[in-house]
Amino acid sequence: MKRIMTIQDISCIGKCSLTVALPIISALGIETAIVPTAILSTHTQFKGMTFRDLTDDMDPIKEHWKKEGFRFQAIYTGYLGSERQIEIVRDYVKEFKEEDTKVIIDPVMADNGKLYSGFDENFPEKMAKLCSLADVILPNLSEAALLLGAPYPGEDAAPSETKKLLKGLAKLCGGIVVITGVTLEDGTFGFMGLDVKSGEFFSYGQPQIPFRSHGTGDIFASTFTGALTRGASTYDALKLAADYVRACIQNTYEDPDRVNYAVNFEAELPWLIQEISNNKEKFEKK
Ligand code: PXL
Repeated sequence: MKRIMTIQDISCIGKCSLTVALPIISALGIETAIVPTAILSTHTQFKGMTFRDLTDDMDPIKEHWKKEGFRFQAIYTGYLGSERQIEIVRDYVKEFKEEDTKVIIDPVMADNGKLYSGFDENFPEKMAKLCSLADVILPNLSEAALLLGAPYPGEDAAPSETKKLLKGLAKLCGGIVVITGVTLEDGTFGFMGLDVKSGEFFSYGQPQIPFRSHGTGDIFASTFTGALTRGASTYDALKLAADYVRACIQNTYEDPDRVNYAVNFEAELPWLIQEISNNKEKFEKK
């Protein structure tokens, strides 16, 4: 069985980071090896959350895995709690990346133009350096601007501005750079990307649903990483991720009991599994 290593926090309530990565990647039929970076009572949208830093466990976990000879087809990082953790992630990539191991970095740190609470202003620069190790990076518009030290273009950035950010990101990461949560030329909402080696831009969008929530970026990145590791093309894996996130948002939007801090991703897992089994030629494990 293929195995993905994912390095991010456990937010006990909030359906983000490891509490979505584990079920989604498992549902895609791939083993999920976790390196928890911290345990929080909730994600950081809530006030007064607890935060237990697990940095001191990260090196020993790495050393033990190395000794056991575990191997990984992908290394996927999300929310990292400190600059020190970014350094340790570098060591993980150095130790475990093999010829065909994909490195996916979601530089989780901001939304709506603002850094999440707990990060200082030097954090984006450190994250930008980490992006040079990635095959694929998946920032949102806020994170793309912070990685580049560029002004935040707003959630309604014009497609030409998004393209400019993608060209900037190409200087940080020589693989595939993708910005999520963007408006496209035809007014739809989705992702825009650049294959840095070929210079080719690509995009995918759908009509926007008027509901936003934490955790959707993590659902997107987890689905993408799982599908890519199964053997899908980058574009098919990104499109699957966008379609699944949209289904989760639609389900939540229609739910009279919805909360404003998470989406109903569980309700749409059957859709995700059906989608990959109905399209074996795209998503079959290779
Ligand atoms: O969804 C990203 C995320 C992950 N982990 C923690 C967060 C957030 C977003 O706010 O607070 C702890």
